[in-house]
Amino acid sequence: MPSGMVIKSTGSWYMVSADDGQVVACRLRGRFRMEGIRTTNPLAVGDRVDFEPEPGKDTAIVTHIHPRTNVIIRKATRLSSAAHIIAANLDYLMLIATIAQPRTSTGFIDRFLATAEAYHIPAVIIFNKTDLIGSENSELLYELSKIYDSAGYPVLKVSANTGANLEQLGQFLKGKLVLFSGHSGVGKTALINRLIPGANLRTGEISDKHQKGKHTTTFAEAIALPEGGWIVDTPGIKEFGLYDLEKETLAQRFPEMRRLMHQCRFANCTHLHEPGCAVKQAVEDGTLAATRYQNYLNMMLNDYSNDN
Ligand SMILES: Nc1nc2c(ncn2[C@@H]2O[C@H](COP(=O)(O)OP(=O)(O)O)[C@@H](O)[C@H]2O)c(=O)[nH]1
Ligand SMILES: [Mg+2]
Ligand SMILES: [Zn+2]
Repeated sequence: MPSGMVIKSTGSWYMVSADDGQVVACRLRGRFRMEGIRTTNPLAVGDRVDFEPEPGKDTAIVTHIHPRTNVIIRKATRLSSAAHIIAANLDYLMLIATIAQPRTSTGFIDRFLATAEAYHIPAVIIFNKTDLIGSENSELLYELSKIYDSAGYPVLKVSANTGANLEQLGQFLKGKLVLFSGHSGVGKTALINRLIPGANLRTGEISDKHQKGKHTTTFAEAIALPEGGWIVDTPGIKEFGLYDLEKETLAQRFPEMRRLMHQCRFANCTHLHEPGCAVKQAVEDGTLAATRYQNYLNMMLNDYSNDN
């Protein structure tokens, strides 16, 4: 039985990149029930499937969906409890960020990283547009790199314009399935075009903005890297949701806090106001980044939204 990976879904058809390299249009027969979550789509980009070619046609029927290692989801609609699966089986969630034009806030970065932790998917930060960084911003970039590196996240600094460090990024992506996320305008499309000659995606599109909150007719799509591996581009999906973030477990979504919290005096320490808090102590000592802790506080004390 041939198998492959779903690279795109368009309504009831799924484009599957077969292990022999061909792309086959597949359909589902009957009903498939996956896991416990109620979803609006049975199959998503990144799903591994077995399929059976239809006699006399160049299409095929999906016969088996392999168990997923992870999924990222968002609510299908504001009011519904059902989820829409954006992608499955990701090796990395990659945040494309910029120091200038526009500047990505640390609040946004930290929410993204916490969400990735909740999904149990390794996160990577890519600072793009390094060609625009002047002397005053280079210090900021250095500080941020240090903060996230010591929290345990790989940080890459690249420029889609000059090509700086794109080879390093290419090596990182080789053979992997990754999702590119980040604000509109940070250069996701420009990076994909540089990494995948021939992708020819249009940069500077504002379609993301128009799609905002519209829940959505655009689908995620995996684009093949020339040396193996896939980038999932998510046009029209502004950011994936914060579906899995709960305040009770939020501190665990900050790896450097997670490493310290067993030293807090109280086992149920929230790291907000308790005496003998190892997290607060580390902030005072300068061993835990103040911005990371401040963003934790903001997330604990405010109702966070996807916007920023
Ligand atoms: N100076 C500079 N501009 C860039 C770089 N990468 C992207 N841009 C520009 O930033 C704008 C937005 O890029 P785009 O790829 O459409 O961003 P997206 O919304 O994240 O897909 C475009 O005008 C790009 O030409 C970069 O590395 N340096
Ligand atoms: Mg784009
Ligand atoms: Zn504490």
